[in-house]
Amino acid sequence: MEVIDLRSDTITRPTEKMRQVIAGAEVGDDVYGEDPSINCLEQLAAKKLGKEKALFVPSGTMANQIAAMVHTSPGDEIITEITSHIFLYEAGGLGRLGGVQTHVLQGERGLFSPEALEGAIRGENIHFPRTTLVAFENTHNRAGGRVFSPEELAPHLEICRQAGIKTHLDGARIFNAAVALDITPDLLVQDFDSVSFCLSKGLGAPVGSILCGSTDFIHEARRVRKILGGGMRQGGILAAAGIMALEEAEARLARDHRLARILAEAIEKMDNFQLEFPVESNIVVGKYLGAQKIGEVVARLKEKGLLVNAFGPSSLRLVTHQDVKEEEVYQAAEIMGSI
Ligand code: TLP
Repeated sequence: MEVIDLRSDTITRPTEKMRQVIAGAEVGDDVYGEDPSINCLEQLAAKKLGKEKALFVPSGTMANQIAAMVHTSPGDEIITEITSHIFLYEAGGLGRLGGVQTHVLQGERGLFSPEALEGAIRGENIHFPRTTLVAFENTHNRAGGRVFSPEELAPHLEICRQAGIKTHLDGARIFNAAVALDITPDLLVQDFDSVSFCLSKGLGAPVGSILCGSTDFIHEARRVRKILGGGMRQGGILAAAGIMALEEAEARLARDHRLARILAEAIEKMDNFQLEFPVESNIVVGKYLGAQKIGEVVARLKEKGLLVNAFGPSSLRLVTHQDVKEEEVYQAAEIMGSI
């Protein structure tokens, strides 16, 4: 049985062409700054995002954690939305690695109000931790791939700027956001002090993420990457895939979004599921309306050849990506409707 895997866009495998690029990659020791492929990827990434410098790291999680560690000191406080990846899915790294405490704000579909942010920033008082960083996410995974325009985030960023607080954007899927808005990604990140994005999701590379920011920020980030053991020596074989992903894959993301909309339209017609969020990028969240437990639903879909992830007690997440064919999206909808 052919399995349709919509668990995540992280599951994509390198194409034949990408494997050839990997095989032919020029490499050197990146801890000495001598890997030509990594250097080239970092320059390309910084240019695309309009930042001074970039750093190649093994994962999106490491990129976010490094950013937090560079922008803060132990004992500080980070503000983020309650369903953000950095708070929910990074295994407590903010507390464990950075020694910071996290102040989570309840958001409306992934974003808290500017007023809530203003109210959460600590004043100068010997009893309080210092608020030194606010972390945002675009597209927002738990909010169903929600896309934030520059205008939506502008008031928040202005508050941080006035308060002298650094801002980090978890832009794991920032290229999805840019494609959805039909703008270049630099416009989405220009007012953030740092931004991370993943090569290994919709862009289709097997491994790797990028952290971007000012020259000083990346200088420090390189040091923290070393602390975390993320200096990858001849990582150029991975960076070469990343370069190809950045140069070619962006143009393909609109297709992933179109397939997600096909799936969403099918879900809207089902009796046993409904859409939990409007679909804005490549993530679809379906709310299950039947009587079974969500774990059983996931297991039954798997028996029928469809892999999805449970997303809370009664929802499923389905993510479109380069390895899913258009007809498989229709099949996936049929399987969902049939259980
Ligand atoms: N997200 C994964 C899971 O961890 C949930 C997925 O399948 O979507 N930021 C965001 C917004 C993410 O969605 C992810 C991965 C990361 C950071 C972390 O990236 P990696 O997996 O490279 O550490």
